[in-house]
Amino acid sequence: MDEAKMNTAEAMPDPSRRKFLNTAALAGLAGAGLSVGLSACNNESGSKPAAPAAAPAAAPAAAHREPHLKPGELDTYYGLWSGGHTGDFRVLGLPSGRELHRVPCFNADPLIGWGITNESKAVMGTKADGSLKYTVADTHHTHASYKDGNYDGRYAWINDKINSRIARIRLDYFICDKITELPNVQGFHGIFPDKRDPVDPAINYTTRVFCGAEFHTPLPNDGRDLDSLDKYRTLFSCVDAESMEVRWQVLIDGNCDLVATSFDGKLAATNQYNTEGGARYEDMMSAERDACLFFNIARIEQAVKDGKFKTYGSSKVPVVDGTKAANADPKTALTAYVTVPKNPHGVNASPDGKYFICAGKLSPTGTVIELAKVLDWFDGKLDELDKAIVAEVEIGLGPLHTAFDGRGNAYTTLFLDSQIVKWNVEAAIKFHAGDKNAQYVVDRLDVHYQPGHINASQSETMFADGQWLAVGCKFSKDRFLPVGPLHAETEQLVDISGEKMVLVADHPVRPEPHDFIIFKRELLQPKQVYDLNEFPLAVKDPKEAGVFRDGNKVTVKITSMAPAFEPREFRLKVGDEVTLIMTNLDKIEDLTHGFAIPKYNINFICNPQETKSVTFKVDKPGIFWCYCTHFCHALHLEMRSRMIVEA
Ligand SMILES: [Cu+2]
Repeated sequence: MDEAKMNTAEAMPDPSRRKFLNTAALAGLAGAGLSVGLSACNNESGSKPAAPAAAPAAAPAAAHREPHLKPGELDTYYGLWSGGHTGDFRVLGLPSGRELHRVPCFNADPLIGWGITNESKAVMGTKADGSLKYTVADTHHTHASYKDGNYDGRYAWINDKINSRIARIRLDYFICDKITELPNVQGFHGIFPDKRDPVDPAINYTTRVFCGAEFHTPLPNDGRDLDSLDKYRTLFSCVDAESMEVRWQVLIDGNCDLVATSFDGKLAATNQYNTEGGARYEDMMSAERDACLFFNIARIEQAVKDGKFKTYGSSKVPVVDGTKAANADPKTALTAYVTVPKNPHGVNASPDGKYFICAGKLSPTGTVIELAKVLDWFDGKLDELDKAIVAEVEIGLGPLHTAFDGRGNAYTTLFLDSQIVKWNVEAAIKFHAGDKNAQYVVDRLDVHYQPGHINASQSETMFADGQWLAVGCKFSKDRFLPVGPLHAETEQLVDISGEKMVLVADHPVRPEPHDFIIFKRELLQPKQVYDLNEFPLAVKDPKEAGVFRDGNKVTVKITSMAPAFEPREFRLKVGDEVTLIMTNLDKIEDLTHGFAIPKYNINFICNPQETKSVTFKVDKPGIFWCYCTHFCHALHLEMRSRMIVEA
């Protein structure tokens, strides 16, 4: 088809537009030498699934629910989305798909004043000169804290792959309150909170967050062993959910990708590629099987208590040995390497608590691992670890991530097929056990195009409700008006309440969110007005406002109350070192003020009853009209304070 015509309605006879499939993605993969790995998909049964597949869905015809809301109607679900290279955390309403908020965490944001205020800089981390330590980030995965198998609305966590940082978002105010840089690792990718304590039954909520790192490096990575690939290793890290300190790390073979945790708190796992330990991608794809690596949390923490660890470089974090060679005896093993074909991507816990599912990526298979059997192996009751694999079935080309509907079905993205496959887990287990009549593939749906992450409403809890499914498609190609060379990505919404999946909405999204979670709105109780007492620097009364000088160290205390700042003017001298503290004394919901100082590169907002501060050096004489940047009142334009700087 003539590509130039694709932007016109008459050139779109086929709503599913299958003709576009695989052109870019496969060409790119072949060019990258991935034919090595793909050949594994063309074995005896090739791309045809072993079980009879339902015909690909044509234009949406089945009955479905309407995702669009009437003006004034509220969404029934929250979606928490990672922002990708923008380094932020996004909040969506679903099913409408409306973006409600972006919470800055790793990167500066001039609306919030993130990276500009002293409070945000303290969270983000600074160099000795007070400038930000890092100004780039790459967020991929976000997951929230649990209680009794469901989200409890306390926290979400999100990763920065570039600089190996984990940020925590408070879900009462939707702000980032802590960031921790993981020692000894690069390429921190997968992240997942635990769901209960492995030992103490009273702790049926999140107290740890697990972090998997992809890239293996010399340890410590200080210039030694640069060319000794056999010494490169990566680590799996455990961060304390409250203190955000790194509790411990595990030295492992292979590279971590995603992370999953069991509902009983006993196991965490990461799917692994490059168990070969290669440095070039050809080397990373030579093995036919890689692994889903399980961590026995209680044993690891006992080993740390017993002093069986070492540390690397300047890091004080205890590191236990989880390599394959050191963990051959199941009775003492800290880790267990269940094999999975080939460069697997994604590991997801089923909502019934029984299984972890890994997708094959370079193999057309989904692998179902029964957690009770992994625990049996650790207890010496299972002779071969791979007997924990209860199904390994063909589901389609390029399987990546899996979501669940709580009715026994899994939904896996097929990157190369540009499809979602709905498959029944128990039927797959029967098929794997020898029942060739077990039809595990239930439905297939074309998506647009090359889907990566997928998640369904409540899918990662014990309360998966099988209502809505979102899929993050990496290429949008022809789905939206062109805006130059950078295409939006396509986030698609699918109604999964019936037997057939129905595609109900496309949304363009700025690249690239990667992962997201969706849950019922009643699980969050956000606050709209801050508590003045949470801020030690709060200027609690306009009478406390003013200029307080100690030599050239100056504190300017400002209050805002629509439509006026107090003081209306303040006087400084060139050479002053100023800390300006502002408290918004307005108590009314939605009454946010901003504060900008021209030519001093300062802007931030103060929400109702919030206090923020900025520190700057006065280096320019003249008049500078500080003004409210956030519309607040009919006299908003008049809401100013005159900064008078004497030479
Ligand atoms: Cu204002």
